[in-house]
Amino acid sequence: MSSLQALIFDVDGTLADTERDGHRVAFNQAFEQAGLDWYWSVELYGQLLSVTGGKERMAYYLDKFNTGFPTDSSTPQMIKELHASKTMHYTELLSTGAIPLRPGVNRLINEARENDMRLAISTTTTPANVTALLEHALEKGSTDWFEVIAAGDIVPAKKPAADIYNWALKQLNLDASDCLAFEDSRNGIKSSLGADLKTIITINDYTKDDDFSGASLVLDQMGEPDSPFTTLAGDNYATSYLSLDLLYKIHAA
Ligand code: XBP
Ligand code: MG
Repeated sequence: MSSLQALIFDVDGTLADTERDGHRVAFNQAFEQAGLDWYWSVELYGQLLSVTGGKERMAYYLDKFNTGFPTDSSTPQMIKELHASKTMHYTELLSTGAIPLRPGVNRLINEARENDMRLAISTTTTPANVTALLEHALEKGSTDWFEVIAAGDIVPAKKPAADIYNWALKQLNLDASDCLAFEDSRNGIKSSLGADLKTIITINDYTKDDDFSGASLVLDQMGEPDSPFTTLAGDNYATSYLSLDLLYKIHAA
């Protein structure tokens, strides 16, 4: 039987609630700075989240929501420049400490480290954004705690494709059966299940109605000893917060 050797975390929505008050805000700042009248409301952004990746999301917006905006062969370059600007605004925002980690994340990661569990990241967001979140919301230097950071354009097909998880597993030199994945969205779990990873979901406002069939456990949050999670699906083994002990049980099931 395989043993649990590594935890692979999604970033946006899983480690922190970054979308509504982080990425969305930064996109709007980039649009305004470029003199565009584009504005992504909280509601519109929820619809745009069906496409992962900031550049891909902007292309989707032009294709389906802002169809009157003239596009030509220079549009991909414009999107690239807007995205670079958005990344600058986003990392600046994170450097103020505006976006904290979700409940239980810091505790679980530290418990994993104390027990020599290997850690990795699998995300569609840009590497600079991962570093900014870890350094400002987790701990200075904590980027180094993650042996593998699979992020952004490192694979051509973003989530829901399984490529980013498969890439992370290859770098870890582990089988999917040796690991657990942590996700928050339908696109995320499609990707992790596509790589044959058992997956634990913590939902958020944008993903609470997503279809999480196939998840080992669906929670509202990771929880803390004094602040229990609510279990939405799956077996929590009569526990109230996500601990390494619970992860071993889920992995062995
Ligand atoms: C995250 C995303 C990303 C971010 C923006 O999805 O969809 O596109 O919203 O990141 P997941 P960039 O949590 O499933 O990885 O703008 O840096 O692409
Ligand atoms: Mg996510």
